[in-house]
Amino acid sequence: MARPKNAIWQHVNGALWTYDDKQCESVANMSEEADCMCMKNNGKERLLLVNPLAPKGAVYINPLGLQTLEGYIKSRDKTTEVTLFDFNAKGATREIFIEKINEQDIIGFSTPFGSLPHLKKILLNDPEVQQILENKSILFGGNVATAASRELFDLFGKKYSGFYILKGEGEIPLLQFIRYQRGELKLAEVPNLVWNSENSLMENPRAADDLSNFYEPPVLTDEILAAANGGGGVLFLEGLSRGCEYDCTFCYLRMLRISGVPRVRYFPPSRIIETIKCLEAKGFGDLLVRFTDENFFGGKTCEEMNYRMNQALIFAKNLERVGSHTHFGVDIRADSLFNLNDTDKLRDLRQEVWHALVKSGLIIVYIGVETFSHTQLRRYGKSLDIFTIKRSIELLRQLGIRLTIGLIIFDPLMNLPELRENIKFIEENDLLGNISSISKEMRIQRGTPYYKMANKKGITLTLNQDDLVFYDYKPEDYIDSRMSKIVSVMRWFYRLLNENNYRFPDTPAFLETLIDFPSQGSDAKKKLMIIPKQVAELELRILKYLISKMESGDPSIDKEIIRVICSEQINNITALLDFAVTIPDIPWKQYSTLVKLQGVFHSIAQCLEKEALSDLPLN
Ligand code: B12
Ligand code: SF4
Repeated sequence: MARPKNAIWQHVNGALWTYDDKQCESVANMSEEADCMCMKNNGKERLLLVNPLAPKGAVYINPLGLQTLEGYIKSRDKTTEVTLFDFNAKGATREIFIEKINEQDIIGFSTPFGSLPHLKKILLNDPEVQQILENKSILFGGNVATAASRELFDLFGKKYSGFYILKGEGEIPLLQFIRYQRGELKLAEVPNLVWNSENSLMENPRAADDLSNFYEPPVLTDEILAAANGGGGVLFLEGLSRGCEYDCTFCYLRMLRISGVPRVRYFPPSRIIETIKCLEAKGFGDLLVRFTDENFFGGKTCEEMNYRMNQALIFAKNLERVGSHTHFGVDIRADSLFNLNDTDKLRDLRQEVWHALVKSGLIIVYIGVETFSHTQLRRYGKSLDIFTIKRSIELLRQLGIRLTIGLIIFDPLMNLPELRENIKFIEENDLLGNISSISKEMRIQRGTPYYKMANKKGITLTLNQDDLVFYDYKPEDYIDSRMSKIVSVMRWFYRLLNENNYRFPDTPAFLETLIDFPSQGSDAKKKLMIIPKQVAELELRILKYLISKMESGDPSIDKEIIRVICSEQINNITALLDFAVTIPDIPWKQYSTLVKLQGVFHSIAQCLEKEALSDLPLN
């Protein structure tokens, strides 16, 4: 089968940055600095990849980036010893961490969102750790490191002379960094590297693997699989591709693009089948696999769409052939379901692919729509129209797939009519049970076109010092002044749930793990599945009250009304969960899920009884 034109791309910046050792021309060109490293390490490196503690969430999130890097390095550099340490896995203590780092040459830290407080704690406030790491190479990679390298250098670079950042995708850069450490390359030759040269920060050109020869599954350690099994039953894996063809104005992915490298690259389809086989062989075939592909099958041109649909079809058929028990979920754009540009042939193929995916275990689809307002769609650069969105939802329903629609209804450049347009669409199409959250706001990220737009409109944006990635703005910054009060209350509500660990986007998927719920509990299961709907109903009721006040000419808001609306609904949900945990014979995985959720709603109820209302920012 032919690949799309751009997939014949193989190497970046000439031969130097490919993973093929033979093509690296610079070995003969070693600097004094590199010679020195070579003598020190004697050619054999020990690399520890560390996943810091994540903020408490509904499910355990496996450190897929590090698992992927470990698989990649191990298969391409047999002399380097690689191990992975996940602070979020059971039994992972500071003491074990200290024992591990003692033996290493390079310690690579991942930087997912929310990891900064823990990284500061271990690297800046723990003298024992500091002493051990003093003369080692410390590498940061992943989300925060890519977005905020300068700030991270200010924080950590002063403490550690061997501090480096590798931006973006880590495969080729890490492989080449090891070669630097071994004395085979100069620092300036390590792609994606940010480093300190005589007090000025240097940033090397970027490179990425073309993925077409990336066969090795991510490393699936027993600790990680056990943590996934006990922590919600979800496992994140890469499926068929990396990247996205689109240009949404708020999306950060464009920052990862490298000139000359295709926007989407494809793994060999056998990789994921091998990964799933490996999972089953280890006895974890019943984990719910969430694919991280931005768009499980997308494509803009007919050629791309045809190629990607065929890849998805091969995947589905192979998965069925290996007799896998895996259930899985994918992220998708609405136009992967219904596409106005389809020829008859493509439309038939699309239908065939969706049916094949369902047959092979697809149960959940997360569909990133963001808004049901056509002016917001334009502002967000979504390249989607309302008709396509409506048809895609209908098709998913016909296929019997559970869907969550990702929404960002609130953005500081919005107006009240746009909010009403969204609510109208949600109600008309009976979507309350399928949306992640009504009150989620735009998280403005550095470097995005949305940031520039908001800046130009005079919104005051302050970089959030806890994550160094997103900009904070105030409710009063909304350009439609009627939105300010609405936003103040909705922020209060969102925070109330979030701080008590209710994860809006995760919870529907979290509840999907109840798929094997015992038959005697099937009635309760149906009710449990509608918890996200009950939360959305609650959001909607508050929102409608607020809108009515804004439109009545009397914008004063009665806290007592808000308390009554919240308490009623939260009490319904807690009663449901109190009953669910008493059902006999619930398998452990589901039981722990329910107990966690029960705890979440009980603490929300307690907050409502106690201090929560006094935090409501109203005069
Ligand atoms: C799965 C996913 C989630 C999952 C799991 C998150 C997680 N912590 O892994 C869930 C649903 C929980 C989630 C939540 C959120 N996510 Co998210 N998520 C993704 C998604 C779709 C895939 C991530 C992934 O696993 N990729 C595959 C692995 C292999 O890649 P990776 O982890 O990035 O690792 C590579 C590199 O980063 C690097 N690397 C990583 N660690 C290290 C360490 C070293 C030492 C080195 C050298 C390299 C390195 O090498 C790896 C291999 O190339 C991405 C989009 C995407 N496709 O990247 C968005 C994405 C990462 N998420 C994003 C956002 C904004 C969020 C949220 C903030 C959303 C929200 N409003 O709540 C939350 C934050 C929660 C959190 N604490 O992370 C943004 C990040 C933007 C940015 N500035 O970087 C992305 C890019 C989506 C987007 N288009 O904007 N997310
Ligand atoms: S479709 Fe999704 S991944 Fe692609 S640019 Fe838009 S938000 Fe980003």
